[in-house]
Amino acid sequence: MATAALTSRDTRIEYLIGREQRRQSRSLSLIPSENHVSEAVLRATGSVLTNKYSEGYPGRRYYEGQAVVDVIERIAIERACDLFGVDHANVQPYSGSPANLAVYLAFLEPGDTVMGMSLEAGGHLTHGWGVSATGRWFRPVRYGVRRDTGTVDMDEVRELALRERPKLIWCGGTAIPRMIDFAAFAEVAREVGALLAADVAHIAGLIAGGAHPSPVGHADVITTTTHKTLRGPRGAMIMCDARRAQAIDRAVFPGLQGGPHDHTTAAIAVALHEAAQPAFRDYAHAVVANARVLAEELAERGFDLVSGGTDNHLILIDLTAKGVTGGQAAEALDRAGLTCNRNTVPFDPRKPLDPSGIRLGTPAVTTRGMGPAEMVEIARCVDEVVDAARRGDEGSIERIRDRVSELAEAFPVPGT
Ligand code: DSN
Repeated sequence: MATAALTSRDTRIEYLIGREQRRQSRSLSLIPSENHVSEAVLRATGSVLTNKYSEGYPGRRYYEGQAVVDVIERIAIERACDLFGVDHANVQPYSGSPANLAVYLAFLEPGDTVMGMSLEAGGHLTHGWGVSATGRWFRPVRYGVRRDTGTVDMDEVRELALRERPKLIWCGGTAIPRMIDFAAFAEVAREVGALLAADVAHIAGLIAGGAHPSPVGHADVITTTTHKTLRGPRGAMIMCDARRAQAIDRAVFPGLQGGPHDHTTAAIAVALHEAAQPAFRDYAHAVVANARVLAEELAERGFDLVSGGTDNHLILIDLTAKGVTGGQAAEALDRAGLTCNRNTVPFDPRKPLDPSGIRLGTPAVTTRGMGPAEMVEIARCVDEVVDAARRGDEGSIERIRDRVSELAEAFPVPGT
């Protein structure tokens, strides 16, 4: 019905949504931060809740008509607390960056020192990178990874923290293929009297499904988006213990945001319910198992994987030895229906718009039901496309596109 109404009012946008739906169905998303939500999450996201204003929190709103919205937000909070085992969850942040900004607003003053992983090593813009407000309004210091292992060196993290005395330390990021040692970060934070914030946006679904250790009990604050491995709508949450709940809530509203997106809150509640089911545990473990197979197959084909492999859903590849740039490879892979993103690699001599690497991930293809056999075929296709890109062989890329479409259409996207 919603589609029919849209068709009668705006055929252009209806056509474009249909086109995007076909693009998603006929290609494979290997972008590690993307996923395919369930029909239930889609339905909540596209519901009449988008019409409502609800500034404030359940029971303390500045607008009337909250009988339903209050219940929905309370359910979302309760489900987040149960799933992750935390005292408090704020489910209102519009997305990951605003969630992280709220942590600064809650606990720091402008000019305070913040320590995070550098962007080119796998961190996030909001962990103090220079072009972000967080790098301009605070004093950032950065840790990276070791050149020889491609992994974080906790001795280096400790030395930097002791020297720079940050008030806030971030762990987590956007291109980290290995497990995060939350306990080790907590020890460093305690030693220097810093607050530890874990940004688990990429791995929240793996944590929920028991496929990655949890930061709960180690980090003082946990931020996450809800649309990556957690497989919910585009949104975010901040979790903490009872002592920090008020500071976080005040930072989100009225500190940074106005009215929450109630349709998103409802869809987050749905996604959290789904993530609490036994099938989601299987999903989370399958994401990791698939990533491992994909990584092994790529390594066998001579791809240089940062850190040598993966422990989670994500693979970071340095393409220097393959004779193509990240931009060339990502564009060729997209033409073949394998959507990924160009990515810097640690110590990258190239610029972010055409870096040395690409980033691959298995959350979306695993949601479509793919397993190890499909990962082998994907690795084969990636290898052939990268080789064809190096040779400038568009004909081969087109032929691989047909194989990818056939594979993709055998594993439908939920809700299509
Ligand atoms: N865009 C996110 C990602 O792809 O990891 C980071 O903000």
